[in-house]
Amino acid sequence: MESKKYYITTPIYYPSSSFHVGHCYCTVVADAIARYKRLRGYDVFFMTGTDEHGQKIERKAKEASKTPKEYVDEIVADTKDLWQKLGISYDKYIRTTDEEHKECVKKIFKKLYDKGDIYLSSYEGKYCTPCESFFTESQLVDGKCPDCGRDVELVKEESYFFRLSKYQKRLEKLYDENPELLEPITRKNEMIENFFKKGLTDLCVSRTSVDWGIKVDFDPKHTVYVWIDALSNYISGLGYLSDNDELMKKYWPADLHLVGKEIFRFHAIIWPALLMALDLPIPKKIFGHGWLIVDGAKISKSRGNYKDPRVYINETSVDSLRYYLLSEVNFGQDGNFSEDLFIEKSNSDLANDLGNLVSRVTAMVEKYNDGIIIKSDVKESYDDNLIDAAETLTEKVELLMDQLKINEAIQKIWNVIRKANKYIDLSMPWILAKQENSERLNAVLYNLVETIRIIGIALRPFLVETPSEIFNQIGVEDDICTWDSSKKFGLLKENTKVKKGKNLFQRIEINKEKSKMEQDKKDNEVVQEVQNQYITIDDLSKVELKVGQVLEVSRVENSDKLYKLIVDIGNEKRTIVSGIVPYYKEEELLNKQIVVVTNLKPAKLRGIESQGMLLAAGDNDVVKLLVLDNNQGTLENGTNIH
Ligand code: ME8
Repeated sequence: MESKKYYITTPIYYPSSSFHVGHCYCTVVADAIARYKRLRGYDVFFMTGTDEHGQKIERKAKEASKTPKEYVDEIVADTKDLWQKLGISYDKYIRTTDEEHKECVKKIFKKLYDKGDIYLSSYEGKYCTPCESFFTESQLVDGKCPDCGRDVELVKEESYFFRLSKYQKRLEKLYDENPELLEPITRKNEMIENFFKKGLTDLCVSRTSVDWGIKVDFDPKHTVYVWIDALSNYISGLGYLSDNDELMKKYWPADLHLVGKEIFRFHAIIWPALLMALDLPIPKKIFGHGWLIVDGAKISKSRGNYKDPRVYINETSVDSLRYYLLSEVNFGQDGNFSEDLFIEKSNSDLANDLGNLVSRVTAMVEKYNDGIIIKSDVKESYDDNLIDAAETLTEKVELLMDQLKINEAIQKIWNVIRKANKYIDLSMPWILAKQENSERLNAVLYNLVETIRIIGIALRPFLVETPSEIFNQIGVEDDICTWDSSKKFGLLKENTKVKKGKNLFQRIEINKEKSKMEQDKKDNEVVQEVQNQYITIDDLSKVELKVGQVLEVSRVENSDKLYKLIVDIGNEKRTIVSGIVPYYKEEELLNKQIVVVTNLKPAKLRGIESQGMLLAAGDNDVVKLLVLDNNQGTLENGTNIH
């Protein structure tokens, strides 16, 4: 039977006063996965923390005229504040300065020494202090650190070594037998080519020239190398080798170590080798994610391209930032962070798509039904399209989340949000209200609120404030906000009281100057496009053409040219506004099978949303619709046209 526990970790961060959205990225992703697993019924242990020892911190504290402990204490308090503002639901925050952790590392070091896997020798080689990494001459790039490109220092001192070379064969076997251990595969292959295949050498695991760290208890002039100290957090945090190792028994091995790409190597080689030496099971998965990039460069204080993430949260909301981080980056690859795109997405996806859906629907239930939900059986054929999409939503999210395809899982939710918005336009509740067609109106409002309930549940792993605000506004109780309850459409109870609340998201005004510049840029792009005379077969295949049948025709008020048509395109009915009044009488159009462009972005004409376009030929005086020649039998509405 599958184990129901789930142990997930982020890297432990170097204490830094310049935490940026890049740092938040991994923690927010880990948090979304942890929340998702909890909702699925797993007993989750989610750990994050800080990596507080080493030469880098020692030097920074000195520059700030503080003791290392004073220096890290202040930063840790600030980091915890940041995680709280981001809604990070960690179960444990580990600090490598915690007594339990220090004790554990000492015991690990002794155990490996007693076993003969750690031995005393001397080190002479290059060290990168910002990365806290040793390098051989052949690993350097132009004499500089291959990871960060900075200068390396010559280190020559007595050191203890870990017999990493001894584990080369076992590691190779491990990788071969567990193809899902290291992901993404490209990162794994890169690591194997660039490091593993070159042959592993024993690793220097102590320093005598560094004081700020954990002392080797049987030889205290040595300080444990910061990476051995840091990696051990994943088991020290569970009480390994302590009097109370209940958590270790329950949660080890880790189900997922989430790490950035530049530290993947430490986790993919050194960490499994250490665990083998300790006779402990290997984690189930180590995933190396990409970086957030600004203008092509990694975000960092030295480049000056970072802001405190709390600035973004204050200007928008915690969910806007979380949404951007989770939806914009293709998980595993580098992703761009742009302030403009951040605002644009917050306005379009959150304020427009999601926020408007909830406010329109709750306002209509209040206006037409005094806020009361009433069940009704009156159906239209297109209802099933929405109901199926809602009912199968979390199943689709699960499939993608289980493969860590986070951004794709979010896309599925937005597909349903957009479908629900379209459903409002199709069903036109305001017309039903005018016609006093209350049976159909009740059915439409029920379908919409029930879809919103399911959307709210699907959002729970990703957003932290919005789902409960949605549940409040649509008046649903906890029992039907659970993950499992998202699988059934129709659980929303009769007489539920809906109460429109504040808008879920505020639109943010991008400053006018900036948007003008952007418009100029867009205009230029349009000119470029027009100048480009040819399209490729790929361009052509983007156009979706279908057989449609005209079901209703009416004139658009105050317009000499426009008809409003209701067109059946198979699985749904579309409203299309078309300027063919001068060329066709209403009765000439009724029931005609015509050619419809079905994936054209909807546009508003005289306040009516036109959800497609009819194909027609002709110049200004004569226009002929492209109609199907039905002499040889008819085609079904919705048939694709190639
Ligand atoms: O490496 N985009 O700590 P750290 C995405 N203490 N992720 C980024 C990023 C960016 N722009 N900048 C940093 C350490 N990160 C060690 C870890 S674990 C046993 C010890 C990520 O504070 C980075 O990839 O330098 C890494 O995973 C994490 O922040 C911590 O980096």
